[in-house]
Amino acid sequence: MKQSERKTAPGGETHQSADQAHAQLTTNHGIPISDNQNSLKSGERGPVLLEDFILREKIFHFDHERIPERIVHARGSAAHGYFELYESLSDITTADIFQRKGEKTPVFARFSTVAGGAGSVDTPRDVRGFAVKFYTQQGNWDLVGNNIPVFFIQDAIKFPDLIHAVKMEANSGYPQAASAHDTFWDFISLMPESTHMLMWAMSDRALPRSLRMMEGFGVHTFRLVNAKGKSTFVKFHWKPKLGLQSTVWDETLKLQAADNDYHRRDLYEAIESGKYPEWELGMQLFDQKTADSLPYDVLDATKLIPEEVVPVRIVGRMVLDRNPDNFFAETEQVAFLPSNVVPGIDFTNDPLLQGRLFSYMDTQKSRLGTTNFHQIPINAPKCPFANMQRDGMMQTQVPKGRANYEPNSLAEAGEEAGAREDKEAGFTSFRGRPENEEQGDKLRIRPESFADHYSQAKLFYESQTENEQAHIASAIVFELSKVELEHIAPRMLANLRHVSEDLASRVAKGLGLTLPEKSKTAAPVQELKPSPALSIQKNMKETLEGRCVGVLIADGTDASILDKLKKDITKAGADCQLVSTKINGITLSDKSKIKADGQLAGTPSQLFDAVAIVLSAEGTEMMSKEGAAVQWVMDAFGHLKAIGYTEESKSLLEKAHVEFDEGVVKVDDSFVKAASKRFFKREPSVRELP
Ligand code: HDE
Repeated sequence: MKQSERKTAPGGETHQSADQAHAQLTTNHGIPISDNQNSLKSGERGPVLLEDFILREKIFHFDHERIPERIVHARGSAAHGYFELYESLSDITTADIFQRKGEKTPVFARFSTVAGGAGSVDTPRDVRGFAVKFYTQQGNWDLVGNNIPVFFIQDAIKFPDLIHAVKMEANSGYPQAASAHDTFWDFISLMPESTHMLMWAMSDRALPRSLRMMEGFGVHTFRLVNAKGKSTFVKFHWKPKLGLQSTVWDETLKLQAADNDYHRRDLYEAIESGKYPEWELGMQLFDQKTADSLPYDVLDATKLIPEEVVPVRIVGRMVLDRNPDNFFAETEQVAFLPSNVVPGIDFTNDPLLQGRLFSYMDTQKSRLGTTNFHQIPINAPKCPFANMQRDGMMQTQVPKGRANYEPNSLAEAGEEAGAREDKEAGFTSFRGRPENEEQGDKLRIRPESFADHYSQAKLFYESQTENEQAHIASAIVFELSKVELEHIAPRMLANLRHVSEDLASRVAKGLGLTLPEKSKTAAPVQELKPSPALSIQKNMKETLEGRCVGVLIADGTDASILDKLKKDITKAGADCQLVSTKINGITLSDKSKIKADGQLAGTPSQLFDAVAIVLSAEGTEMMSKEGAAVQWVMDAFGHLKAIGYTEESKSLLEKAHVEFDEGVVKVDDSFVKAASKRFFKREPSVRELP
């Protein structure tokens, strides 16, 4: 019988009616619903009636489910957790969150890519947002940073230009989530101040292996202010407990095909399985004298202060231990505001920061539709808050009484008088420097101290390992190869010559171009001492913790070898995922039957940090005829990963052209050690680097 010929509605058969186990289904206005399967019709096969308020309300709400995505940082993933203070900082700041050692403050952290839309992939070459909302007892403090400590531009007035240039091109609507196109490189090559951040964006920092394995930075110089009104400059750092790790470019490209949600899934699953991501909060603290002594301006967001110059003091840790219950209500609606500072924390005159203080509040109005966005649970402070602001769209509070103005004397008549300012504990802005350089003529001008655009780009490049430098060169070659306008690459090369002649000539060679004359500089390029802290490879942690090992198995796989391997991997703090041509009913050597976690065709080796091949002779023969298995091994090798193997599996490795270097080991005790690192030395044997 066709659905349309049914005599009775199918709802009763397939869905339970409201009982103790289920709340009653109602409309948004509380009217109980008897049938959620069929719209109201005039006659069994007749037209649907306008009268059907249940249908209309449901579709009406659905039609408006989407809100404008963020203009930048649209693609993001978030989690709840807490910040725990290691030591009181009461001598430096009155900020309540930094007073009591051991105290925990709830946080909500959102990580994001910048250029792509909300539905774009997790792993493009891009900067990552690193935004944390601290729900302190004196109001919300939002530290809205990135995984790169400097920014492309010095002045907020250039931000719309930068973002227009990097996002998909205005006429064609592509490329999505990619900087490898004309308009980005056109803009960048015309804006020498962007060169330092460009080096970071072209480095492996822009290809994090996991959101849990990247650093975060507040970028701007902020101030901490103590009870005596004394200000200390501060730059904020987040250091991941799992160490820094990135992927290699070929792996990143293939990850985009393997799993759109690679980072989102990784964060979610780590938290679900109790492996809570953790970062330590660090502060670079320095005074005006130090600031004045530095050969760059601390108000210039295109500059960092090397850790070797001003050390990072670790003051606490952030642990993310709870996934959002609802992606939209929390991750999508969270509204970060750099202007959310609490007493004891203050801004500096960094012109980029100053522009942000306006922008974020403004954007929330168009995203969330109302000035009352602070009442959405994820945005509301967890401490009491009260003032005389009233009404507005979507007002959810019901203030009592008539005290909606101040001053008032309603208390004298015994009425509720409302909240009052607090001269002692209330937020007071830092007064500025005694000599008050903030008073001056009205000027649209960049200070002379912002003129040096290349010294730190050079510092960054020179602080990298040889392999990392090669990655930067090949990233620029890749991106410029996608640029169609022929005048752009030479202009970029002319700028790169100030960063490094070596880099410029490698890029020129990679593009098949001759080196142009150097561009003019606004200030001489300084020799700054390299900072090893800026390199990922120099600081990599040898660990399997938080990583994932893929094990290729098939019928006949040795049960005891597999069992021991699984135990070793788990003991090292990693996940172990079994991959085979089928998911169910794999029969091991001892006749036991097990399930694989992933089917080979959809579980390529780029999803893993290291791989092991545990096959019987027959299994190896079968896999050797399986293109996906050969590719699996080949990619693991090409992506510089450790490969563990059993004697019987060896011929599969040979078929995949694996060279037996120090990263290719027998699946015994040495595998876990090998799997704890990547083998960058192997790289020249698998691809040509410029
Ligand atoms: Fe943002 N930025 N930004 N930005 N930004 C936004 O705010 C903006 C800048 C950063 O997970 C928007 O709520 C201007 C620097 C992060 O929700 C918007 C300027 C840094 C996030 C905006 C900057 C950032 C944003 C879009 C130049 C690193 C995502 C939606 C003055 C320190 C936060 C929104 C989240 C989001 C404007 C520069 C980081 C449009 C005008 C520098 C992590 O308001």
